[in-house]
Amino acid sequence: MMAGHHGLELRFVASAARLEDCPRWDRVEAAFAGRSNAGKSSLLNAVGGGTALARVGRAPGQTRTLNFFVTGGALALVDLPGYGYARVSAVAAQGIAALLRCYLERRGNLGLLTVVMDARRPLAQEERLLIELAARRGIELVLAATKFDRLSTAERAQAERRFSAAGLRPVFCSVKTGIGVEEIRRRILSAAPARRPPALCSRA
Ligand SMILES: Nc1nc2c(ncn2[C@@H]2O[C@H](COP(=O)(O)OP(=O)(O)OP(=O)(O)O)[C@@H](O)[C@H]2O)c(=O)[nH]1
Ligand SMILES: [Mg+2]
Repeated sequence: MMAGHHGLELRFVASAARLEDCPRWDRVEAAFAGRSNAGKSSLLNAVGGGTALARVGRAPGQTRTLNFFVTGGALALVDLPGYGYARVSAVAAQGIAALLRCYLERRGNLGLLTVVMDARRPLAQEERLLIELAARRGIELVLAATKFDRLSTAERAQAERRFSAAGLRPVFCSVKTGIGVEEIRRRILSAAPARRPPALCSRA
């Protein structure tokens, strides 16, 4: 229950399978997006203080709905389904993709996006699109290159070069060693506005 002294006092409040089912509130939402199996749910749990609230998958495609967690403060964290997961039926995959797109494009509460990338993988087109979407909508962006514990020293240097060649400076992190987690928590807390501006409110 207690999440440690750096914890955000996270509490699960709702799952939504449709945009209409999302909570109606004034909280600014800091969402975690990225490829399926990248480590979004794991990172959300770690940033929240270590309690395993968001379900972590043994196989990709674990998170299929939008999952809302409130903090002890004015924020909400949102665990999003991943893209690129092919093992569900085509119909289910389309439904999940549409839900994700609706949330990212239309949700008025969305104030910060943490794009979670596997540090071992080259930047994918979807990740570029998420970065563009954040810029276009004026949403704060945090880039997290996770599973850093899985990289050798040479691979770490290579990953850093690869991202910086793309003009990106992600926070390298790992939920196994805890490296970078505090930095991501700090960025989320400092970048996310406490309340969404009324002018940007929408019903969706
Ligand atoms: N070694 C290592 N494994 C990790 C790390 N973060 C996540 N994992 C593992 O990666 C797998 C996927 O993690 P999830 O957090 O479920 O990934 P997700 O992005 O939420 O996946 P979906 O919900 O399917 O989109 C799990 O087996 C995790 O234990 C990390 O920092 N290091
Ligand atoms: Mg997940």
